[in-house]
Amino acid sequence: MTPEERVLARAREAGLGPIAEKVAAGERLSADDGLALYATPAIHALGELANLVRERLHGDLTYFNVNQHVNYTNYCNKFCKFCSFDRLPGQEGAYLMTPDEVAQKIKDHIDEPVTEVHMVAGVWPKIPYEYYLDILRAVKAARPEIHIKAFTMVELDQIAKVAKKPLAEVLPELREAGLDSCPGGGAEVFADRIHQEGYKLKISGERWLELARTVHEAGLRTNCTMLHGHIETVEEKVDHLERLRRLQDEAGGFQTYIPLSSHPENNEWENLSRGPTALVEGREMAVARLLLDNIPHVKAYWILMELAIAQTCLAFGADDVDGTVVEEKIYHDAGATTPQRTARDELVQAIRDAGRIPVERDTLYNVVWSDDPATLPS
Ligand code: V47
Repeated sequence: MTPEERVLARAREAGLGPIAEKVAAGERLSADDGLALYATPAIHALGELANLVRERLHGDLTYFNVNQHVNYTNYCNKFCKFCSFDRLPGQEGAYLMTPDEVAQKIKDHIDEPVTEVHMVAGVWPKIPYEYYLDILRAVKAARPEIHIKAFTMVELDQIAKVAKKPLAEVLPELREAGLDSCPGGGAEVFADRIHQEGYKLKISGERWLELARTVHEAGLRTNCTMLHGHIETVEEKVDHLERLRRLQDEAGGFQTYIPLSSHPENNEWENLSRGPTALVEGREMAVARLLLDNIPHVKAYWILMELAIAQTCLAFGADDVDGTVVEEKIYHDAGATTPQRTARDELVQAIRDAGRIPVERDTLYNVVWSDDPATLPS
């Protein structure tokens, strides 16, 4: 038996036969298959199936980048029940960085080989349109070659509102000012029921998808996410993944899917979750890798789950661990106890220790450095 045949045999033994046949044939899985994958107690068989797909796509290559997060404000008027980061102006700890302060954050790390700034924040209607252009320009002035991955669909909705123009007209101006791609946050779970219950002031799932389509049509790449581990049902999770897959068939701009485990401290949903566990993370990675057959990468965002769990996820379908990060607020306000940064060498070693090949990428998955000479750029 080949290793692949052994994996398929074990999946059949675990009662996942029809799904294993589809995986073997490279066929798309259905919503019912997704429900079966969420329900199966056979976590190892599930992980091996997802790993098969991961290795078909990427072999042992495992991506990371050297990046820096800048959360330019925590002012927010959305009051999402899962959020521990938001503040109202005047409240203790509330801040709004000036463009110079944003630039200073970049200059603080100018001697490090940072290739990407990940810039997201709360939504505050009094922030004028020019501010968003100015912070992009300030970052590029401080470090011209850096890739700016900024603004979730929720922020873009607000930016278009203050610009008083449709997003399609705003995007070229943001690009001109320095925007290179967009992160995947703000999607939460698309189901209206959860939107109403947990984050009704935020854009709906439909609107998130509509905005992502517009961004993709403008030629920018984005990531996508799902916030799990609170009041959602498995049906709602499968529906969310299916909606992402459908948009990807049509617009094709998603690079990476990132499951985000609900972090339980200092927010209104704090009693709903115990936070990330290896089993939950592994299952979310695996189901996503198997269902999202048209999204190239699945990321185990180490900062929310710890590096050790992210390493485990590399055997459950994930091929990316995110980056060095430098300073993280959203998860640390919600109780994350991971370090706020990891040295590049530590990420490299963690990936090697997981038996994979570390590859430093830029935001668009161009290879910057690799442990495997065959994948090095010429
Ligand atoms: O949209 C907020 C989530 C997201 C909590 O694109 C929480 O590469 C759990 O999207 N517990 C922002 N989750 C983070 C995000 C992200 C992270 C890393 C990489 C990328 C990428 C995107 O974090 C929010 C929300 O869904 N979130 N609060 C919390 N207490």
